[in-house]
Amino acid sequence: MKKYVVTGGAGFIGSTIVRMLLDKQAGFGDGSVEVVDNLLTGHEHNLEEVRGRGVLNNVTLHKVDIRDGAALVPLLDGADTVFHLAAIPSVPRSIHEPVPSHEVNINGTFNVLQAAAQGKVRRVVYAASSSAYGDTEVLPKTESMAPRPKSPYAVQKLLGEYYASVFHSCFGLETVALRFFNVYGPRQDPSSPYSGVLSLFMKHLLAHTQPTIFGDGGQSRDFTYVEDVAGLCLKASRAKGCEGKMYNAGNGGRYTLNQIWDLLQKIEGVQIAAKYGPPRAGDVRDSMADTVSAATELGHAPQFTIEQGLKKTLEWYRMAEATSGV
Ligand code: UD2
Repeated sequence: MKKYVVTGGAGFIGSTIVRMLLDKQAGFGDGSVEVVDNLLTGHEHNLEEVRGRGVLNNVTLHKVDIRDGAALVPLLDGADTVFHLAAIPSVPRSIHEPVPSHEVNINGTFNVLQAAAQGKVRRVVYAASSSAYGDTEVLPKTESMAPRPKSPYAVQKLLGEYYASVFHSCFGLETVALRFFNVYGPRQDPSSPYSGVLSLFMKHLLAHTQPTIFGDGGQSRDFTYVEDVAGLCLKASRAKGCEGKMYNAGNGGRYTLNQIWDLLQKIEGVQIAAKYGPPRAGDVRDSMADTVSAATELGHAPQFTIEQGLKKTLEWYRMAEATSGV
């Protein structure tokens, strides 16, 4: 039986990957899934749905911090694929708390790659970040553009890509880095000021309270639905010819924050004016992925329009609020 490891598997993206790995219809369901998560930003309840499907025996949660390299070694040993999503996300958090952010995102990533190489793992799929591009002169952002990180978080995620590539060229470990573009969807935790903007927008929309938009709201993002990104991670775990490379994991569109807040109000049939605050340090102005390489080399084919993704996400928050007060 194959072994799959998902670091950060109790997070909202990681837990979506876990579910897909158990899905025979998705061409998986052929192995055990080891989740490595310290539950700093992830939650055990994100794995509840997996348990509900009666496949509990195939999923094990290991409460391990990726800063603990020695603990990773037996967990990753002999795995078919390691999906490495564990990280301390957030641009502003990396500015306010640079030390833990550095230690987890850089040292922790090194530990994962090291343990994977040592344990003869077949492939590591690494969650990189679109923040590595910084402010580019043209859109969409293509993989060949020179990186221009603007924040510690962006530097850390970029360094992880470099390490992944070098572990391939120097140690023969198959690695694929995917630059995630503002992923959103069910189970994204809205409880922290560092939470992703769409989870915060959803929370305010349902509570009928005003969200705060940092800056003029004209900044744009390529918001990508979580299932599309998770699906691409699975494709990247099996594609040929992508070893040691980096790909954009985006949707190929972009919306400003003002447009998204307008759209959400329309979907919900309410009118709530946003508050505006000062722009955030390290913030990128515009973001949009060129998806050609991911489509041609990995088979990336996003299924969800922004309207579909927002509606599904909103319904999930409504249901979660009704059942557990998320
Ligand atoms: C960056 C990366 C993203 C991912 C993420 C992980 C870019 C373009 N994207 O996302 O790919 O790696 O980091 O954390 O670098 N905002 C508000 N009000 C709020 C919260 C946020 O206006 O209450 C703004 C924020 O200033 C930014 C936008 O919303 O302009 C998106 O912020 P975010 O924290 O959701 O994600 P971002 O773009 O930093």
